[in-house]
Amino acid sequence: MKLAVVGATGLVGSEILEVLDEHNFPYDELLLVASERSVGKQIEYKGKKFAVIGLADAVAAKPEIAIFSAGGSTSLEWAPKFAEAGTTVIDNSSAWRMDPSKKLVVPEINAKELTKEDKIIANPNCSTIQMVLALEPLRHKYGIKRIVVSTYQSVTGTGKAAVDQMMAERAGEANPPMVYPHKIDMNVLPHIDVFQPNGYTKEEMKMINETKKIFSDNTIQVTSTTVRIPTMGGHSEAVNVEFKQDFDLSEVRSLLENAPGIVVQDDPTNFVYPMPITSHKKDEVFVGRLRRDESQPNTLNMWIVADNLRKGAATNAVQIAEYLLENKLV
Ligand code: A2P
Ligand code: 11C
Repeated sequence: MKLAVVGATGLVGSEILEVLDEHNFPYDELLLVASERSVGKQIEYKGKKFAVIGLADAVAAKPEIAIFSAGGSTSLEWAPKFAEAGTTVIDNSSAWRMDPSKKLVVPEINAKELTKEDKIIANPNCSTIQMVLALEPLRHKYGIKRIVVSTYQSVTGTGKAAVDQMMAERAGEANPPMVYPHKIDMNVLPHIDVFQPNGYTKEEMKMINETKKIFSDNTIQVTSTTVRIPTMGGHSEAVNVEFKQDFDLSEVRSLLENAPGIVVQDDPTNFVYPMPITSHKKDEVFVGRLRRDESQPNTLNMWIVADNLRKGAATNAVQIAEYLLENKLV
């Protein structure tokens, strides 16, 4: 079993390597792939030195699985070449997510739809993954009518360069490298990804469209405001969800407590609730502040936090790869 990690030098790429190690992922050979700028560079991993290779060499090596996290344009160009060579690509970018011929997978929700024929599998956007995972057990029980979500997203979602901007500002450097159009430290930007003609950002539209696709339900109404905050540990989300049926709050809690991949942290009197600082480097999605919306029937307020580089990206992708192996789909 040969595994390639494409974008191995990036933030998500290095998180993928950590998760593979923690999960004892069973590969025989590991290929670390990045841009031509990094070819030949040595990466030390699990006590061994790996030389970074380029995409053409990686395709020629015909790995069984390639986990991509190298941006949309790299995926658009290279994922089909890997697929052609027989590799199953798990792609972290937005390139293939809304392609009707590609599956958009959160393993706990819809991995069972995967077959051997799926050669390019899309990993959803980080802010979508943590929200749909937390909503899934409740959707099954009560049905979802409408979701209103506001996010508080980590700078790690933008990549290394954004972390550098925040840290340079924090260190008081005279000319920090600007990735965002404004300062990010000591600030909040109601702006993630590019603005669309309808006034929403691309991140907001991803949350709306990807949620419907993952739940295979175009009738669910979703509206979203996505916001960048100067934190690093993970993304937080305030979610207001209107169900089709009424719910019992203690039953909501127990459905969440018994769902795979979810940890309930909800003891406000003792100041226990999910936070990015406590979610950092964890694979799970944390849920708290569970309370009834008293302004309208059948509606719940919840607070959802996860490490966006983990379940929002690396962990979800590695879990898809694990599912493929366990079910002999590669
Ligand atoms: P490189 O380090 O060689 O630029 P991040 O989102 O943290 O900035 O990481 C992006 C990742 O995607 C890096 O590993 C980067 O490699 C990789 N990457 C970017 N552009 C390409 C490309 N054209 N071909 C292959 N890998 C790329
Ligand atoms: C962010 N959600 O936090 C973005 C990063 O479509 O995979 C991931 C972008 C994507 O900025």
